[in-house]
Amino acid sequence: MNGLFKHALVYCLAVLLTSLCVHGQTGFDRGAYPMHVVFDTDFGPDYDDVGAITLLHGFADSGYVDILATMGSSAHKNAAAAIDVFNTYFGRSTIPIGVVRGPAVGLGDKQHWTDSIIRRYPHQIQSNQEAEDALVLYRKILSIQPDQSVTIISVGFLTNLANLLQSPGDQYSPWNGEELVKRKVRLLVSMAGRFPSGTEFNLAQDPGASIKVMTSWPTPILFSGFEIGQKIKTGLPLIANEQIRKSPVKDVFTLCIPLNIQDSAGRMSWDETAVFVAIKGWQHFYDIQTGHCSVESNGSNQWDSAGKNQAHLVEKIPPEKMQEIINVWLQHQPLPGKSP
Ligand SMILES: [Ca+2]
Repeated sequence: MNGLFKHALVYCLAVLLTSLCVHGQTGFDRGAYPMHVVFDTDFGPDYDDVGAITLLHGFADSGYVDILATMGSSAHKNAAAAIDVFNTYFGRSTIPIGVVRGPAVGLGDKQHWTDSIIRRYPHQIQSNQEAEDALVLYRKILSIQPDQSVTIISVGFLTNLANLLQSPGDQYSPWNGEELVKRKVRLLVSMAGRFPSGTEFNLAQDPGASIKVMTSWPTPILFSGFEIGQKIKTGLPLIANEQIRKSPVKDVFTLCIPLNIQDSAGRMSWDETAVFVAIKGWQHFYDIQTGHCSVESNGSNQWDSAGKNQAHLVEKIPPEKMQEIINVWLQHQPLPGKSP
């Protein structure tokens, strides 16, 4: 082997290895299927959470996801019962439901979509008090999972996650919350923030919790920011689909879309995008920008591209294409024989 060829070979191998390392060490890739997922939602004010939980169950029906628990980060009186309606509708009434305890945001839904579905669809849990304490449930669930195996998808306030970080060891695990998360969680995917800077609802409603999570969360965080879901309007094909009957998903979108002129082309799909990239991966749909999200005491946020452990989505395919994809998943119905 002559010297020139040898040098070229070494160079090519070095480039290949570097490329493999960079690709494999981002920390923002999806987990192996079926992914172990905890879903944390502010069921109450907006109804894109209904779209998000529909995608989650659709992915579970396709074998991509094992849903470990569904958590409410809102103290809205209907949070637990409304989550239970959707878990039950999709044939998973046994999924544990936790709801935030202590100081928490409790914004209601002015369209009364939660009241509406609670009246019309089966569910076991009638009040938040009947649900588990979200913090206790987080610790119980995480403690028994394999290390580095859990993906948390948060589409609401970060109150439960801040409470988890600040928790001491208990009967489920000797580790404090930060250590427990570090050992058991592989990735947090969060619909939160506005990038590169601005004010966004989920971060701004509980700024103390947002600051705690941004500064102390020990695993990678992938954000779907306000600017991503804002351009994706979904729900019109769902409410026009006459094949879908007696569906709480269709009922919520049918009730809410006409109540807001902003929704006339469909509801903006913030929460659905977080579930989608968490489960399907971002690579074919978005680029990412790595860095760090910092939150001010007034709830506003800004991006510092110097960080490495956080990333936010950057648009790649046209929002209209993502809209088509999410619209299909929104029309997912329970597998035959599963809905009560
Ligand atoms: Ca939400």
